Amino acid sequence: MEHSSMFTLDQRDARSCLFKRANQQIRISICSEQLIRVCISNDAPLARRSWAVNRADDAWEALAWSVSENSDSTRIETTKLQVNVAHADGRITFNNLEQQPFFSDVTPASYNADGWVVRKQIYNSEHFYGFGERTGWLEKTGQHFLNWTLDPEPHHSPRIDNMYATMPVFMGLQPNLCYGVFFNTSFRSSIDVGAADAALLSLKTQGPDLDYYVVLGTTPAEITATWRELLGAMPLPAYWALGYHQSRWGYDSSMTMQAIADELRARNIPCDAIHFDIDYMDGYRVFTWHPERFAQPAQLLQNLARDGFNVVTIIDPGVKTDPNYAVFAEGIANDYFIKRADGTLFSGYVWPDDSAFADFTRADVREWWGNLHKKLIDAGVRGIWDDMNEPTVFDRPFSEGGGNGGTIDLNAPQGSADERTTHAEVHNLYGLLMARSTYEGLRQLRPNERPFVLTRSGFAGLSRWATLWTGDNSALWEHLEMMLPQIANLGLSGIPFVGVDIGGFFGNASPELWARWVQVGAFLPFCRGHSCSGTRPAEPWAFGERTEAIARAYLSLRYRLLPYLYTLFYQASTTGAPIIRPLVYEFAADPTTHALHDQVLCGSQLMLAPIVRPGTEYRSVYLPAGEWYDWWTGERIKGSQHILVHAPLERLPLYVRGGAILTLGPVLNYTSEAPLDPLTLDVYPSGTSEWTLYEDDGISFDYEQGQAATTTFSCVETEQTITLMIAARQGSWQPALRTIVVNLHSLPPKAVLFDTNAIEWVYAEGATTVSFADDGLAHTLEVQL
Ligand code: NBV
Repeated sequence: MEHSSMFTLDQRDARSCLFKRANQQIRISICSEQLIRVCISNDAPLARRSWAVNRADDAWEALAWSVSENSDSTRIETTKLQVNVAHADGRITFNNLEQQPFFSDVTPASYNADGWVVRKQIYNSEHFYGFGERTGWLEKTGQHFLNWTLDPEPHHSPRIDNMYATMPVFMGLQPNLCYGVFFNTSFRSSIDVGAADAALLSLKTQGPDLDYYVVLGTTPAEITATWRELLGAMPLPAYWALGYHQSRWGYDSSMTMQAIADELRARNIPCDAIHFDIDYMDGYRVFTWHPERFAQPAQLLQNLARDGFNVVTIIDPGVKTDPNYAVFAEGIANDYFIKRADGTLFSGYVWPDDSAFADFTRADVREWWGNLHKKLIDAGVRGIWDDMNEPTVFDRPFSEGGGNGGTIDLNAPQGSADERTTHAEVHNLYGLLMARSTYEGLRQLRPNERPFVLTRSGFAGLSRWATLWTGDNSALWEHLEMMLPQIANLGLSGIPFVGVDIGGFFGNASPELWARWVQVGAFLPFCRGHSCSGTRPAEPWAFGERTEAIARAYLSLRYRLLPYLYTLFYQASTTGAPIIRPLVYEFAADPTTHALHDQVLCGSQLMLAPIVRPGTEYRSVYLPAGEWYDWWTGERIKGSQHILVHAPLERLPLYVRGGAILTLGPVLNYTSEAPLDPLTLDVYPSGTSEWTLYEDDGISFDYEQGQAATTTFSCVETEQTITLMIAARQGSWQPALRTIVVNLHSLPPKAVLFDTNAIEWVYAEGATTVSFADDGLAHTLEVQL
C-alpha cells in the first residue's frame, strides 16, 4: 500500500492525536477517561463550531492516557476504554478494558456527493434508545432516523420519522456495557440503526466534516450525566412551572381567560398557569395584544396573578411584513431578518400571512428579540411559549387555507459576518436559538427570576434554555400509549423537562380517554392540558363529573408530590438524570426491561403502569428486582415478577419502590397558595435506604449562591425495628416553620421513640403516623415492632 494512502500519527498534544494521510485527517480527542471525540475531514477544517456543545475539548480536566503504535494501528488508552485507529484505512474501533467492542467501524468514514458516512457494527443483543423526539416504541433497533426539524405530517403517526425537535443523541446497551453517542452535526443528518442492514449502524451527514462524541459507561445514568456535562445543564425551573398548565387554542378574549381561571378555582382543580395561544395577538403580530378582545392585558394579568395564575403567551417566529408594525420596521432597519441568497428579504406565509424571520444565529439579533419581550413582561407575562420554530412556513396564505410544507430557503445566508453560513447548516438550530434568545431576554428583563420558556422545536442541549412539548398529538389511545416511550427517549437524549398535550391536541377525547390520560399526565415533568381550536372543549370539567373528579384527584396528587418532583428536577439539573425514566434506565441488566415501553419510573421511587386501552380494567405489570409497594393498598410485593392488577377507571396502577422515603406537601390549588406545611414523609421500608430532599425559594437564582437546603432522610429496617433518621438540614435557605408528619408503612408497632423518648402515634391502614415540629436538627424515630 502506498504511504500516502496510509494514516500516520502526525501530531499529539495533551488532549488529542491527529492522524493524517494525503487527503484526510482524523483527530481523536480525549475529553475524559470515558468521553472521546472523533473529528474527520478532507479539505474542510477539522472540528467546525459546535452549536450544541457547552464544553470545549480543552475545558475538560486534564487526565492521563497513553498511546501505543504498531505498524497496523495506533491504540489510545484511558483508564476506561481503548480507541484504535487502523493505519490502512482509518477504521476506528472502540472497546472497554475487557476487550468488549462497541461502536466500531465496519467501513471507515468516507465522503461523497451526499456528504459523510460511516458504518458501525451492531453487536448481538445490543439495544438502542434515545434519538431525541420520535414516535414509536422505546427500543429503536431496526429504524432509520432523520435529523431535520419540521412540523410532521401526518402528526405523530408511527410512520413518520423526524419531528419538531432534533437531538442526534442515542444510547447503545450491551451486556455489561452502555455507551452514548452525540452526532455533532447540525446539518441534515441521519442515523440508521439496522434498518438497511441488520448488522450495521450508519451515521450520515451533509456537513463538510464528520464529528461525533462517544461516551462509555456501565449504566445509562453515566451516559445522561455526560450529556449534562457536554451539552449543558438544565437550570432549576420556577416552582410554579411544575404545576398544572391550562391551555387551548381558541381562548380568544379576556373574558374567556378569566372564566377559565374562575372555573378552575371554583372546581378546586389545581392549576398554576394559563397559556395564551395565538388568539391574544393583534392580527397575529407577535408582541402585540388584540385591541378589543384583550384591551387591558395588564389588568387581566393582575387579576389572574391575584388568583395564583401565571400567564404564558405564545410567540411565533414569523413577523408580519407590515411596514407600519414596529417589530417589522425595526427588524428591517437593523437588518435582523434572514434574506434570500439574492439579497432580498426572505418571507413566507404563517399566521399573519406574509412574514419575515429573525436570524437567531446572530447574537445581536437574539438580544433584540429577547428585549422585545419587555412589553409582555411589563404587562405581567411570566413565561413564553415558542411555537412553529422548526421553522415552519406555509405553502399558501393562511387566509387561503395555507398548510405546512415549507421552511426557509436552504441557501439563505445566515450568521454574523465572521460566522457566515446558510440555512442548511442552521435549520435544525432555529428553535434552539430562538428559545435561547427568549430565555436570555427574560433573564435580562427579570434578572432574579427563573425564566419559563416552552418550545416546540429544539436541538441537543435545549434544556439549558427551555422546556419541550411534543407538539400536535391527537386524542387517540395510541398517542396516550406512545407518549411514555416518547418522553422516556427524550429523557435519555438529555431533555428532562418535557411533556405532551394531555388529552391530545387534535380530535375529541372520550371521557374515558381523557381520564386515563390525565392520570399519567399528572406525573409528567411538564403537565399541560391543551387542545386545538374547533375541537370540543377539553378542560378537566368538560367530560362530565366522573372525569372531573379523576382530574382533580390526580392533579391534587401531583401537587402533594411536588416536593418529591422538585427534588427530581434538582437531580436532573445536577446529575442529568431524567425525571421520567424507562425501566431500563434503573434496571439495565434486566432483559425484561429492555423493550418495556408501557411502564415508566417517575424518579427512582415511583413506577407508573397506566392503562392505555379503552374498556380495560386489568393489565399485567412488571415489578423489577427488589420490593415494591402498591400505592393504593400499601401491599408489599416481591419484585422480579409480573403481576395482574385491577385498575378501574379511577385507578392508575402506581407502585412505590421499597425503601422509598417520599416527601409530600399539602393539597394546594396553586403552588404559592401555602408554604410546605406539613411536610409528610411517606416511608416504605425495605432494608436500608436514603433520600435527600432539595428545597429553595423556587423562583430566584439565589440558589446559585447557596440559598438552598437539603435534608437527608434514611431508613433502616430490621426484624424488630424500623429506624428513620433525619439528618440536620444543610444549607442556608430556611423553610417556613412547619410540622413533619411521618407516615411509616409497617406492622402495628409496640412502641415508637422519638430521640429515645416515647412519642404519641396512631396506627391506621398499614401505617404508623407521628408528627413533630421541624426544627432543622437531627432526629431519630424508632418504631419497635
Ligand atoms: O398556535 C396554534 C397552534 C398551537 O395551539 C399548537 O400547540 C402548536 O403546536 N400551533 C401549533 C399552530 C397551528 C397548528 C395547526
